[in-house]
Amino acid sequence: MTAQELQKAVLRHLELSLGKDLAHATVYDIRMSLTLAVRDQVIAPWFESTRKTYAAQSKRVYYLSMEFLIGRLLEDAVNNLGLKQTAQEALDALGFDLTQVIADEPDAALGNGGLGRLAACFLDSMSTIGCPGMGYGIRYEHGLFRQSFHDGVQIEEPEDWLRQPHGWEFARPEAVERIGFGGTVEAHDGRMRWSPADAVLAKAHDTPIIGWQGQWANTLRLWGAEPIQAFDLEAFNRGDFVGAAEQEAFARTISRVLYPDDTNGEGKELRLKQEYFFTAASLRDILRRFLSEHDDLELLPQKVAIQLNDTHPAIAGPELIRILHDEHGLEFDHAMALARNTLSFTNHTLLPEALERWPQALMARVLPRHLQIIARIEEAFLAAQPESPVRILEDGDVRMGELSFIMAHRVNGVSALHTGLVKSTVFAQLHRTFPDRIVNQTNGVTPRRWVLGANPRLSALITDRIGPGWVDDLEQLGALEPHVEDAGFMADYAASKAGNKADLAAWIADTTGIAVDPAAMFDVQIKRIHEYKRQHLNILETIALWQDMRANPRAGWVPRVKIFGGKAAPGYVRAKEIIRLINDVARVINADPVTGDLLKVVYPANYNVSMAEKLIPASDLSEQISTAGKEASGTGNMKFALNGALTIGTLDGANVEIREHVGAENFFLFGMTAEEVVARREDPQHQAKAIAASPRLAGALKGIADGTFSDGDGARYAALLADLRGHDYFTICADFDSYWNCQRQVDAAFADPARWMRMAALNTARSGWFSSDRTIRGYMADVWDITPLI
Ligand code: GL9
Repeated sequence: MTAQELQKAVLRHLELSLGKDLAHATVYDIRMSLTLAVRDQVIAPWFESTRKTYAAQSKRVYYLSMEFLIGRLLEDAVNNLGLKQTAQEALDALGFDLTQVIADEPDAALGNGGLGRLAACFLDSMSTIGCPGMGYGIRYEHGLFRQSFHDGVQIEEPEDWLRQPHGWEFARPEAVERIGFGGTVEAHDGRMRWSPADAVLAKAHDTPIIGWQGQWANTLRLWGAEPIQAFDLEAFNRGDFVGAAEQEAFARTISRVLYPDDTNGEGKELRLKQEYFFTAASLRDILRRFLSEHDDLELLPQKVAIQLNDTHPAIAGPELIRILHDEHGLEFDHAMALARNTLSFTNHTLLPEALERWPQALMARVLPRHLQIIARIEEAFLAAQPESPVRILEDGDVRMGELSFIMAHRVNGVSALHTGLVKSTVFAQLHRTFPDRIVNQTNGVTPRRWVLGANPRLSALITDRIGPGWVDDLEQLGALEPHVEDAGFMADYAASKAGNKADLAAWIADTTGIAVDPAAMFDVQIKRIHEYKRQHLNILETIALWQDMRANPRAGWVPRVKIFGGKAAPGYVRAKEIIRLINDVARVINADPVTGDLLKVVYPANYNVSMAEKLIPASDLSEQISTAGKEASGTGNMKFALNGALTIGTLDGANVEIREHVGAENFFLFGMTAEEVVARREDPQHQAKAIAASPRLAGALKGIADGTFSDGDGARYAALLADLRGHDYFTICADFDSYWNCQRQVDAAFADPARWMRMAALNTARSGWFSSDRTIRGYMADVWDITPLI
């Protein structure tokens, strides 16, 4: 497609789809017209992929996920279709700037963090590899809340991405499924029949996901809930206007809003309904497609692979058995075996509070038949494993982790360390019973979005030296390694980082009003705010550093900009205290003329995918400092390494594998190992001893306690301090000195720019393994048993 052709297509959509004349077109109008013109280019490969899948009678993969943290789609699409340059020229001729048009698209924030972003990277990789399949999820009207700070305190406001039409999707009013809740179960001619009391319609909305170079496209199908009957005319005529719309209100509530909790299984009835709603709609859709191609249910595991992204869709096990047994009349055990051979399950966290449990009484009320089926699944399990202490039904709860494990033929963890811990802790008993079931699939990230899209400077440099093949074969980055000895390459590499940093400094000035020195080290921690991720360890080190700098301002300090980004779950009080503390500390330090440009702290509000795309390419240092054993994998850590930020991190999650790949000498390691953390907690005085042994830590804590950062209000952080001094489960204190010392090694390395840049370039060259293409190939081989169609 030429720029002229694209321009014509944009103008046609502007007129015919938007009803606007160019003379009055806004950025929004142009963005929508370009979106529609680009979407037109996706249709042919999309249809072609579907035709090939049918022609090959191929197995398909269905990725069921409560969350898809997509972000913006326009830039991804033009990049994957090779239309970036063309689009730029087309818009230039119309008097619009592509960058500005791209930035006009709202982020689709249908996820909380890593788990949802992983699902989005997987969709991109499946389309790039040619793995036939679909993503299934919920079309939330409101994604993750918008964050702002009022006097440093997090305020949440509803997010509204659908206020403007979503240009990428196709509504499918004809693809609806009726989803029931509640009601009764009765035996009928030897079969159980569930008669739900309430029902809603699940309506499909399809977004095509185009792979690299437009060779393949899959579908993301999101379900929106709608009432069966828009409104009750009889009630309306009686004058009962509220009652007339009741049905509608109940239905729409189901897909209204994404639960903002992060690794915290909140046992709310609406959440259970959301889980069943999208899982049941997806299974019906899957079975209808399967039965249109095959007439033998025996073939199901050969033709269908269903991946459960965490336990959120775990009701798929009982629901599939219900369909096969109650509706199709298969023997229960037979139905269970077919379901198990079709399903597999990914565990994403070991935090006990994140393992979903539903009260049996609630399940009996909302999904009465499913509770009966779950009891039979447990019965069958115990009949085969009479010695096993494992129960699905325990303490009045349904344990969704155990249910998912027992109903899956493969269970995977998301990094080598995490998978080992899955085997030795949460699912230790089940692992003994089924020693071949658990496999590891270390997470990955898509290089199309996280290098090519986010970092055009670095991408151009890489392509210039090793050719363009790295974009869908990321291990080719290894070919950069010899260039590290080339002064010309290293100068260009440093210049690309400097350019990104200058851009970010301008953006920071724009959005926060804080002037930062682009030559300073950009030290970045961006992720959900959580005690285990230890943003408070970072801020304590910041305070200690500031105190040292003030005591001796001319000691040759390495200037730093500490950058934070992230949201706290609205109900997570301690995380919100940490946010306020960071903002309080930032206000005081940024105003200090003694430290000036030596130290700045910035915390732009409303961190999201698009902000990550700005921050990561401009980072020097990547903070991956979780308490060892707590971060299942991390995926931000991979994005930073690829973009040439050095990691300061613990031996946690995928940090372990990143360090192995980039080399220990190119990674700043500190802190206790997972085993050492567990052992240290045995000593109830571990935090007191650490504070007594570290005057710096004691000084930083005292600075908070005496109100230095809170206008003299010593009580503001009393609870946080009491926790650190009294209990400190996340071993902030015990790891503090190790972290401080490691940060000073970071300073020394940064003070030698040639050495630093060499380490950074080696991180880029050696991180090719962390592509989600590699991860998806692993799932295809070890879990889904499917081969690509391109
Ligand atoms: C998470 C883990 O905590 C991360 O370590 C992991 O990288 C991702 C993807 O596997 O999954 N599990 C989880 O519940 N979240 C993760 O990020 N939380 C959110 O998505 C908010």
